[in-house]
Amino acid sequence: MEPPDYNYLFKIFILGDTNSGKTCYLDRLTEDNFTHSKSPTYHDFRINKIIFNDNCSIKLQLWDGNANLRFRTIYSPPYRGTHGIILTYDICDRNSFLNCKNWYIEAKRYINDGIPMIIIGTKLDKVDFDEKKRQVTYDQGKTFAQELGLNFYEISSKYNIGIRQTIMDLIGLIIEDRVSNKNNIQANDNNNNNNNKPKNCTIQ
Ligand SMILES: Nc1nc2c(ncn2[C@@H]2O[C@H](COP(=O)(O)OP(=O)(O)OP(=O)(O)O)[C@@H](O)[C@H]2O)c(=O)[nH]1
Ligand SMILES: [Mg+2]
Repeated sequence: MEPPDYNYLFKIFILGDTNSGKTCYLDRLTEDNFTHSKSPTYHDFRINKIIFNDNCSIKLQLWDGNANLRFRTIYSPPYRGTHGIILTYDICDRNSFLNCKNWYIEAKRYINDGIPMIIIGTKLDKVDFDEKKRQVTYDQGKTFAQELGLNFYEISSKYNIGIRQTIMDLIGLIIEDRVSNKNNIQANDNNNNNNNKPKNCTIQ
């Protein structure tokens, strides 16, 4: 059997209110594009390969967690085996920020305790020229994330601000988590027996 052409396979969920920019984030990350008019996602996942620390090949299974209540009554997200979570809110929509706590609670309820998580405030470009559009300050987002012990970022999928940093930091946290072996997340590791793992697959 051919050995896998990657060092790690990570399953990552992106969660947050409808309209918080989850699909646009994934579009930018996986296809490097942005489209303004989007319909609500039913459920979706994508595969993406990314190089971490120069020569560590990571295969990402990115799940676009649907937020629409209509869909959620007939479809429960396949959280099993998740390695990392991205919580999102729209910095121009205070309700989506307030609801972020509920998404955090949902993640904690269904996903292994201690799984690496980050929080992103989206649509940073919208406040570039008009700060009045902002409904959540940077400090509010940061404080909220700190209270939960999570990394915090403000990003723009439209202008490609912060996208790469967020995913790289999350991958770093997941690898760190594996190294410290806090979570039993070996199930999706297709590389358990690979002795040729590049040394850059470790955190430096
Ligand atoms: N200006 C700006 N608009 C954005 C950005 N990201 C998303 N949007 C807009 O916000 C709307 C919702 O974005 P989506 O990515 O579809 O939101 P979602 O979280 O996937 O929504 P659901 O699929 O319903 O859960 C769309 O009209 C996007 O064009 C951004 O970085 N900047
Ligand atoms: Mg969507």
